[in-house]
Amino acid sequence: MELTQFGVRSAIIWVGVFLRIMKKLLWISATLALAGSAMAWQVSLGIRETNAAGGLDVGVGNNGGTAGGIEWINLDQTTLITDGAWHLYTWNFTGATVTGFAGGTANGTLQGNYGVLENIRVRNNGGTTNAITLWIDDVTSANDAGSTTFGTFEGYANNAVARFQRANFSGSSTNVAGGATAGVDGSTAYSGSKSYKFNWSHTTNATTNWARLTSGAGGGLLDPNSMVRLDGNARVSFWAKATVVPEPASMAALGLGIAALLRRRRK
Ligand SMILES: [Ca+2]
Ligand SMILES: [Ca+2]
Repeated sequence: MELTQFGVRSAIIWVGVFLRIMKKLLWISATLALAGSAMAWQVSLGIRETNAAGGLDVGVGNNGGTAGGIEWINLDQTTLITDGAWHLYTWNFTGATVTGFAGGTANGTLQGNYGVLENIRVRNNGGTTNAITLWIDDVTSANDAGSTTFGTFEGYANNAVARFQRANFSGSSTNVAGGATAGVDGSTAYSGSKSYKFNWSHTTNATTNWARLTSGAGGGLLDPNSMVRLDGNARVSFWAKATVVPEPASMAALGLGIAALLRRRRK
């Protein structure tokens, strides 16, 4: 009788311990998933079809103007790596997914032999409100006829706003906090001694939030509306590096959870 009661009591205690550990493990894995999703960003290009609307061929990297609609190239298909290292991103127009964005010629088909790199789209599909810092360098237009790297940022003064505006310049960026910045940065570069740096954050955690790092005149922008080739197996590429501040709440919760679990296991 005594032995049986002891056995039942032990079993109840051990089931309780097991359930508490399982609960803690579930909480930690959920926290890890949250911290992981906070790092998810995607990068795409917006190309303005200046040739389709009668705009002139002014040469790669020069001001191609604002005629024509804008098509997305491989919309939200490319993950932006936020590990603080430089990575090469390339969009091949042959075989690309084309999605209409805005304007008269935006019809899901890339038209004309040349156009303008109108924007770099960065979608915050992890839904974080923490700030992202993005650097780009060596923006290049290439096709079967050759390659031209125009976005080296070597010729500009530090902090100059060149080729692309800050994330909250365009009204189509969603929920970008005030205080976003864009400018030439002399502290890091993929090549040479300068790159171009963006910093911004979103005010809500909607996973549809995105920033339109747009070209276009105004705001003291140097060398806007960079012309690129669309013909002859054309592609546009640039080097980029990005960092996102880890979620302080998530990281603190994760640390506390692991510490609690370790304490329990030692008992
Ligand atoms: Ca089109
Ligand atoms: Ca450079």
